Amino acid sequence: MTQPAKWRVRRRTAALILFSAWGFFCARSLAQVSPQVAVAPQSSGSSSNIQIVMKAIAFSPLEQTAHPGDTVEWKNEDIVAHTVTADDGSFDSGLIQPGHSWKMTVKAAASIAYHCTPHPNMKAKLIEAGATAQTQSGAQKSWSLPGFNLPRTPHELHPILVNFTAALLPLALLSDLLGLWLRRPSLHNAALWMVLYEAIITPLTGLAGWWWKFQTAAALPSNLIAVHQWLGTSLVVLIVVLAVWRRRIHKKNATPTIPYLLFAGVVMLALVYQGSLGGLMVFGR
Ligand SMILES: [Cu+2]
Repeated sequence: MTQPAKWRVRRRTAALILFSAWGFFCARSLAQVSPQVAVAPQSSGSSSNIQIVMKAIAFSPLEQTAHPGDTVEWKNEDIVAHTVTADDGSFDSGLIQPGHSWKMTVKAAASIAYHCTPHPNMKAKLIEAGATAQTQSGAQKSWSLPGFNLPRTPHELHPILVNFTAALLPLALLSDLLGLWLRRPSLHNAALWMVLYEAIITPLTGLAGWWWKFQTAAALPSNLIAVHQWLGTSLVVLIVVLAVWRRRIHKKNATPTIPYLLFAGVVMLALVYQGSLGGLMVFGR
């Protein structure tokens, strides 16, 4: 083997060792993560009143000990409506609007998992008093890598598509501005393509948004969703107009005009506001 060839092999081996070490380190630190499970103090004696709060799209505590005969009250301190629905269908609160609460007397002497219907990731558990210790130690070992399922529901599809909508427009604008500054046609070409992709993907983002709205209509704060749905639909139209405009400029072999750049800037600001409304509805304040 020649000297340079030997060095190439050594460099690759060193890179492989570093990469393996890094992989091992990641796997080990992931394995050490234990779930954040809050178990409320166990009550003793006769029946008692227990309160569970719904805030920022989560139940708190995630695990609550209860005896048969205890009254559990779920308080919605969020800005969106939630439900308290047993996984096995044994109870369902229906929509609990923000500021309202729902009470239930625990009947069965068994642990029961429940969730919120409009927010399937909102999950928690009522633990039958005697089962506490077992469940707690079980939870420590149950950490595993999150699985991957193809997105099929609107609440999975809309946020994924939003990423493209949100990223392409600011990058197209930036690319055009840099193109003007550096006098580079390649940056203008990149901007044209990004605006075209934006115009193709944004109607899909809007459709997924409407689909989501029709699925969870009553659970959304009416003032926020009213602005979000119509601003979103207007943005779809504005972005298509922007793409047609950008293509015309390109066909004339010209650089983007000030009115075009101002229009793109305004659409981008509207998009930022639109994103903040969406975030408010999903994550709360
Ligand atoms: Cu919910």
